[in-house]
Amino acid sequence: MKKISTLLLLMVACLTASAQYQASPEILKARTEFQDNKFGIYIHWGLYSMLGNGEWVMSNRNINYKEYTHLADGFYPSKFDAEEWVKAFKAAGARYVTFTTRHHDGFSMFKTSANNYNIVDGTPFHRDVLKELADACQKYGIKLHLYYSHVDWSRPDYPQGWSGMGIGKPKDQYNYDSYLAFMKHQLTELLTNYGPIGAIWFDGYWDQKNNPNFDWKLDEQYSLIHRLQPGCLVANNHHKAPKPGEDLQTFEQDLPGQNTAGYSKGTVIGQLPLETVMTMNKVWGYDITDKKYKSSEYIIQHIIKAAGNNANYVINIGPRPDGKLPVEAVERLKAIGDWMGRYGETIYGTRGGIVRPHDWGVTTQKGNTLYVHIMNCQDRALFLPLTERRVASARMFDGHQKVRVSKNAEGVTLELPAVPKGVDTIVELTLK
Ligand code: FHN
Repeated sequence: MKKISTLLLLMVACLTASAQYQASPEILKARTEFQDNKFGIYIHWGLYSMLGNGEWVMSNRNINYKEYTHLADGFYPSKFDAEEWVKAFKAAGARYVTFTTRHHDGFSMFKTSANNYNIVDGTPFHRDVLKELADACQKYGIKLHLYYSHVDWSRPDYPQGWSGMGIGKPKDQYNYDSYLAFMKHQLTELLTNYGPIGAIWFDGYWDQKNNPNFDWKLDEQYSLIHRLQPGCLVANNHHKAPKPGEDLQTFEQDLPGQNTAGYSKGTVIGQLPLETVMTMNKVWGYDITDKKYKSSEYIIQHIIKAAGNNANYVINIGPRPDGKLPVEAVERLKAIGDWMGRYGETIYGTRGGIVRPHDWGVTTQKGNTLYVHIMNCQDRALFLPLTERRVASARMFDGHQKVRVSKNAEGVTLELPAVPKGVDTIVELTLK
């Protein structure tokens, strides 16, 4: 009985909270723009990059939390050039960049007055790399999204979660009110000092999984964001269905509906705009030995597959400690840019098409135009289970050669001029 009433109370609380969040007209507009943008770049860059062993090195190698802070004294990314980064992202066809302002190690990659453990006050570099990035993004018309970790391995007031267990941080000095005040102070700085921000992208909710009653007080954080910048979207990488106050649903290392990486087990796909974030090699932060880069073809096909699944696609880069993008990443950005330059029209501004994804590929749609993206087909004939709409005309996207279409009760068959080859063969259908 007690269990049932607790459950009822919880359900009422959830319903009240969701009923309370009414997305504003600015947010609705921003969600549409977000969906239209389709492709972004993720950046994981911080003190950890110096150790060349990924962004989890501090926790994975049980580096003492006080010892780790000395890395800051030697952090001098002499080759960092925000404009060079942003120009490379823009040329790749990316419409937004998500930057790690503070990862789990607790070091802020922006000027904060909350403590000295930041790139301006705590390193010999003294430059606010976030400000430089924000200015370059403004200049080249790229939206800036900000990653912000809920986990902090440097602060004793952050309540111990399952990560960072062996770093020597005291476990009895936690004080979530103090930590929350710190985060709100930083969020206010991020949303006040860096121009328009496309999204705040939280991460780390999962760290308190062994403490199911833990209250992150997300409402306070989300309402602060929406109050400071009414068009700023809220994302939270909690690997669960969206919670009230959130504006997009993000999936880690998988397309929505997949769970090959183990982060999306049982995750319900909600009604919000969707996003897939993926590493370009194995880990997010710079790893000097990680050469397992995905091919350009793989990345391009995932941009297409994500779009066909009605989602955005964000590919991550872990810049080197000197501030340069790894050469492998630059090569891939160029190849992606070549493809997006020719075929971006079939991706940007589209939504997942009326023909759902299949083994052969996906469809994207803009108004009455349905783009059929064929990535895996050994035949010249392709059947589409398309019954809701009639096909007025069909042609190859490349070269505009006409494609014959025959119809039966189950759908239509496209007769292609040749067996599809390469990364993607696109047929453009006009629907009636
Ligand atoms: O722990 C992080 C990880 O370092 C990285 O930031 C990714 C990005 O989605 N998120 C967390 C793991 O879920």
